[in-house]
Amino acid sequence: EGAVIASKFRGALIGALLGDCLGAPFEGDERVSKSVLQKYFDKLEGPHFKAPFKQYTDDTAMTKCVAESLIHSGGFNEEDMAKRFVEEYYRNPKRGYGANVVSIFGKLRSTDLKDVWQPAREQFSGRGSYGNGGAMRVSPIALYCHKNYQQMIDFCGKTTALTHTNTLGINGALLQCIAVHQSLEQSPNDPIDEKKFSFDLISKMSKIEEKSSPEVESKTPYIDQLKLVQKLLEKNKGSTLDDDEEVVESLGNTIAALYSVPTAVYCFLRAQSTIKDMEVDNPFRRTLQYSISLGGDTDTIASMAGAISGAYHGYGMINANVQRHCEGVEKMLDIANELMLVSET
Ligand code: F2R
Ligand code: MG
Ligand code: MG
Ligand code: MG
Repeated sequence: EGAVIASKFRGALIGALLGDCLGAPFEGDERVSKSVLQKYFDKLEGPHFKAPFKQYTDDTAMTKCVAESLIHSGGFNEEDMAKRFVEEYYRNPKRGYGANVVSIFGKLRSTDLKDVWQPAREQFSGRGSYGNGGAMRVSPIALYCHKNYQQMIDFCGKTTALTHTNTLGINGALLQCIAVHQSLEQSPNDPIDEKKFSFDLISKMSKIEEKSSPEVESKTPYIDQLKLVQKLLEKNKGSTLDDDEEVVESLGNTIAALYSVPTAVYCFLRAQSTIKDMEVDNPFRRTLQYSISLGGDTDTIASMAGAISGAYHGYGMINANVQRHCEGVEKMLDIANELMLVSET
């Protein structure tokens, strides 16, 4: 049992890292050809060849900050977490951060972290960011708090609010965290029941959405998206004609949390069975390959889907050759081990 959970911790974090590193070269492309991706993954999984690392971006940089802050603070500490975000950004600002989030780092630094919550509240004329930058970094919270759901919700909300205060930004991070948590809880030997997995997400998100009022037409935007996830799964499962167009049109592939986190959940669930034009037996690889094929915010959607998938299947499902091409794998494995040691298991 300890070995299984250790493998799931590594799987979640390496899944997040690989999705980011492998998806980043395609970020912003409209759609990515499935045959191009098939060759891309085949080559990386094949016999080792020397090449510069595929570099990780802001998604992984901030995920590492979250993990290290939880480890070193023994829980959530807002000053420590904010300080790590700021220091990491100024150490390596060219990691493809969101266009507006960097102004928060500037304010936090120039005020010497006087009020760590204030700069995020000021974003977008006080509406706060609804970007997926909160959601992209939360997998370590699901791991650290995996025995304490309420604490996970609390830590996730606070970690997100350091940069994203819009309800859609926060609830997207909560959905991603809950999805990783659900994957962690499920034995890798029990096949995923897509219906049950998505119903469980809907029931947990209803508790969250009933307490918040987003500035959008629907009072339950994430539940609406999750119902679409169910509808699309039903339609596309086992089908020889995947309707990727409709997936992108309805679920989205953008940097907005509402139009990327449910998409990542869909990619994970969809990749539990075969997908047209993807000759891939391994469901973890299929998750990443499918996520990237949808285009748009490829690094972030693949990173989120990779974390959910890795947390379910475990590290053993992740090809070793691919890992050798990605920056920061060794360090991330150390972090997974440290998180294991400090979290109640
Ligand atoms: N920044 C990127 N990618 C740059 C785009 C690449 C480009 N397509 C290319 O190929 O060159 N990636 C990274 O950013 C995303 C996470 O962003 P985060 O941390 O949420 O940042 P921010 O600045 O808070 O929000 C992002 C944008 O969303 C819009 N937005 C958010 N809230 C808004 C609001 N209330 N009103 C209006 N707009 C809002 C703004 O355009 C923000 O700039 C990830 O993809 C990561 O990989
Ligand atoms: Mg990125
Ligand atoms: Mg405190
Ligand atoms: Mg991105």
